Amino acid sequence: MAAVAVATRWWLLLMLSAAELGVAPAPQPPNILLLLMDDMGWGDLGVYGEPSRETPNLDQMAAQGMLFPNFYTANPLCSPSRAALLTGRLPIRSGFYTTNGHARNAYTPQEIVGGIPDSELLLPALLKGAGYASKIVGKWHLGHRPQFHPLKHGFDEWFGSPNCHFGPYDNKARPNIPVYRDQEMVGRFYEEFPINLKTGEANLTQIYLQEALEFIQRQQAAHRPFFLYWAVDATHAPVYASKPFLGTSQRGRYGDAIRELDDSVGRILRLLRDLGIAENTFVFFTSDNGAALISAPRQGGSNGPFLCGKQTTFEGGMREPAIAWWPGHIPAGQVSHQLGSIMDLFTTSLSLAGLEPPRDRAIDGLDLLPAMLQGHLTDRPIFYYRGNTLMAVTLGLYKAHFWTWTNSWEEFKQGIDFCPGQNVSGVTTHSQEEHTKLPLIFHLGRDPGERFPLSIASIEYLDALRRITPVVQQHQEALVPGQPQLNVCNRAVMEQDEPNPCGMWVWTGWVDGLGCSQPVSPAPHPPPPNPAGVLRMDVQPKLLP
Ligand SMILES: *[C@@H]1O[C@H](CO)[C@@H](O)[C@H](O)[C@H]1NC(C)=O
Ligand SMILES: *[C@@H]1O[C@H](CO)[C@@H](O)[C@H](O)[C@H]1NC(C)=O
Ligand SMILES: [Ca+2]
Repeated sequence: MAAVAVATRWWLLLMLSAAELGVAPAPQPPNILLLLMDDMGWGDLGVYGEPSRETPNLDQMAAQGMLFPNFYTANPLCSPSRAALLTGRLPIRSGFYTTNGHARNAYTPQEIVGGIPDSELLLPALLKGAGYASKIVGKWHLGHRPQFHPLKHGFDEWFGSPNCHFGPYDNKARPNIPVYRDQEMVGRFYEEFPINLKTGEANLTQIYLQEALEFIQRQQAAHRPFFLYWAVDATHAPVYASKPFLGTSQRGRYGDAIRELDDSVGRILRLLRDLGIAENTFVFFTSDNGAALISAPRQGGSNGPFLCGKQTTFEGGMREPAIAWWPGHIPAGQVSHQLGSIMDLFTTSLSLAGLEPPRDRAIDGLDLLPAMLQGHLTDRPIFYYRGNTLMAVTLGLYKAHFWTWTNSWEEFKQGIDFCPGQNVSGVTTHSQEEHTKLPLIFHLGRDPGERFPLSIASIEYLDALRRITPVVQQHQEALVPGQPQLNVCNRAVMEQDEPNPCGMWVWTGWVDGLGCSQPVSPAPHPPPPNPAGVLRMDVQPKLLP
């Protein structure tokens, strides 16, 4: 007893003198580290049952943290998913969609004219209000023209690229994708930053790792809270790994990429521990969309038991691996059955920083801290969009499809298959099938693979429909779609580092970007973001290889 009393008094004295002297440091909000993978699937981690068990660091992260098996992206494609993460809003609200064709996904290829609008409030800009220093490492994908760059939207630092590492193009008509440090272009993929398509060798993950480690060390030394968005892309085709990892996986080149990313995550978490800031750093690991089965098995991953993959609104396209880690706060070794969304990372990060989400706009993200810290579950819908079309919704364990579609017969016959080896009659359709009156409903608990629609004559179906209908009605009635940003492509905006040499655009036919169309005739430079839709053309674009 005496010892306790003495200790307490001593502690009190210490507190008092610190307060008197004014040296008690202001409590610093936790650092935030979002590890976003590219096209990594739900089934790619050992902790999710991947049989070759080649992700020891991520499995350990899960063992020390919390796994979210029911965690979703907001769109089955890179750009809209990333816009949703950083705005906390569905892409239909932020304008990260196209109206060029029903249910068409769109992203930001080199020739895209649009990007993230200035009216959107991005997470790093908001975190600045709580004193955070922020950095993005890796793929941005919210528009490549200078006004759309990360430093114009709240990030303090950037090392990475505005786009995918497609290529090599190596010609004047189509430049290789640039790599930036902050505002300055420092090279291009396949040139200063080589990717050997033959061997799969690239050092990019190592470079991205060093950027992360250096940033963390620098912020820790400056006692500044930091937000690091580590948006690496080694698992997006063309997949790559550095020499020490090449040929080490039982899963081929894709597995090599995973192993290097897993190793990098291990190194980042180890640094946090070594610096003594693990208990003051919230880390979340997830992916931007489901595994790209069109590239599997050599260049694509696994969506575990789920149907189809990237580009689709079946579970394989939308459900993501997700691990939260915050030692001393999030209890270790837990599984949360909260339905989570990539947009929750926005709201949760603000909550960690002691900030409120903006009140002047609809925010779709939920604060996950009650789920992580107290085990609370919140009932909430997950909406599945392709472009501006609401394809499906999940509420509790029931998922209702209002539209089913994989891709067109035309594309499918060319060998582009979003659901290889999976054909569920009437579900994985190649024509767009409308079910808005009587949705196809699946019980994701009994049938995670979406193979057995409930009988529309069953009481279970009617009960599920009765719960789902008002939620969808409310969502659609309140929805104010943003101005579509991804409608227009123009080759003149590919090269931002030099002035357009001739000031004219040359008609070059349809570009190989998904979702956007090219203007049919020269237009003033820069072209307007297609308010009247005059440049819009409902033609199926060619798919990327
Ligand atoms: C990766 O880095 C190593 C060591 O510096 C170098 O030998 C190799 O050529 C690099 N590979 C690529 C593809 O850049
Ligand atoms: C899937 O199966 C259905 C019914 O057996 C068949 O009509 C359809 O052509 C199949 N689709 C594909 C892509 O093979
Ligand atoms: Ca992606």
